[in-house]
Amino acid sequence: MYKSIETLLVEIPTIRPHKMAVATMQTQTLVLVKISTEDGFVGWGEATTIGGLGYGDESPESIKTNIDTYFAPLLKSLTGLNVAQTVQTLKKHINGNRFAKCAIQTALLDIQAQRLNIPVSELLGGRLRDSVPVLWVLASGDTDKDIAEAKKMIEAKRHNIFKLKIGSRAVEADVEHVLAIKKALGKDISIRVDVNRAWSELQAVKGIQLLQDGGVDLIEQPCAIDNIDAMQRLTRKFDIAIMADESLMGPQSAYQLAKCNAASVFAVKVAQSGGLMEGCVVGKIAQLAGIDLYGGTMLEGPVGTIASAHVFSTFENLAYGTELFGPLLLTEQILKTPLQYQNFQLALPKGAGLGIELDEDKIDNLRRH
Ligand code: MUC
Ligand code: MG
Repeated sequence: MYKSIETLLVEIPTIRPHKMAVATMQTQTLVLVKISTEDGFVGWGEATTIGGLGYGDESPESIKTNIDTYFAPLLKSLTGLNVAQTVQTLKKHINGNRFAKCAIQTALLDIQAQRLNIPVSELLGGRLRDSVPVLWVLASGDTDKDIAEAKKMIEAKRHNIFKLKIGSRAVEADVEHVLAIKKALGKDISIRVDVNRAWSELQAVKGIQLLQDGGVDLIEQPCAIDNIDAMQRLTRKFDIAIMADESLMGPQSAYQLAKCNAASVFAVKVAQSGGLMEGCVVGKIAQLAGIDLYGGTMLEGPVGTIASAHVFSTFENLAYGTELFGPLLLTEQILKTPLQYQNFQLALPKGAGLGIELDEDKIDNLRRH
């Protein structure tokens, strides 16, 4: 039934260095998966991560090796199973590898939705909106450059919410940087920060108090991935929203975080969740626990970005919007028709499957051979 499963590593420079506490990106390595069926369907998925092994526990190279060595032969051996049964079989035979699993599941859903001539969002329960709000991340590392970049985005009606990457400098220096940007952009512009787990609990108490007093709206992943106790205490102590990102690794950790009240917002990432269907489960757990939702990114290219948009379009409450700006950080387009960003939103395609068309010649020029 599945004729070929190809994994491509596609290197694209970023429009400027993207500085985070965990890595500085100058190039993004997109991990694209292309699945072809015996009866002529082609589905795409993406398993892109950040900074090699700097962010997650799968690297572009390990994802490609594991798909080529383990996932592809297993998939080719399966016959007569639907998507849910195929995903269940992969889970039974392969541990971990959430990013690789997400890419495969995306391609399988793309194929199934094309067969049924419906968008992927309809396979996930149905979309509740045709576009999602998209913020921009300021991460040049320079306060004045960040302010100029933000003003350009507001003027172009591309983004009016900004997330700032902090955590690599002293707490006081980071706070000064954030509050200077907040002051320059004014009270109507929402400013959030992502610490990428760089702070101890004591540093977090100090930093969060100053940022809350300065009018910042949200603190993302202040402390270490496993330090759920600190996340719980910070969520209880402050009025400002505390968001779990790296600590949220799919339905099981969503359940644990919700049970401990260790976050007031979840950053749902489909790859971190292990797939689109699992991303929807995380959304449901949040909904039942009264936790607000935000659509996260692993700075994927257009395939992972639009797959995530299909998931987020089904969320009843997307209170904090999304950060699905990944393709805008890249210097090259790999779609025949680029994704539509306008009026501070990303539009969801109406066509069957993911609703995008890849430019395979372009991809062939950019991929590692
Ligand atoms: C993260 O931790 O949120 C998402 C946007 C961005 O700039 O970095 C990523 C990872
Ligand atoms: Mg984050």
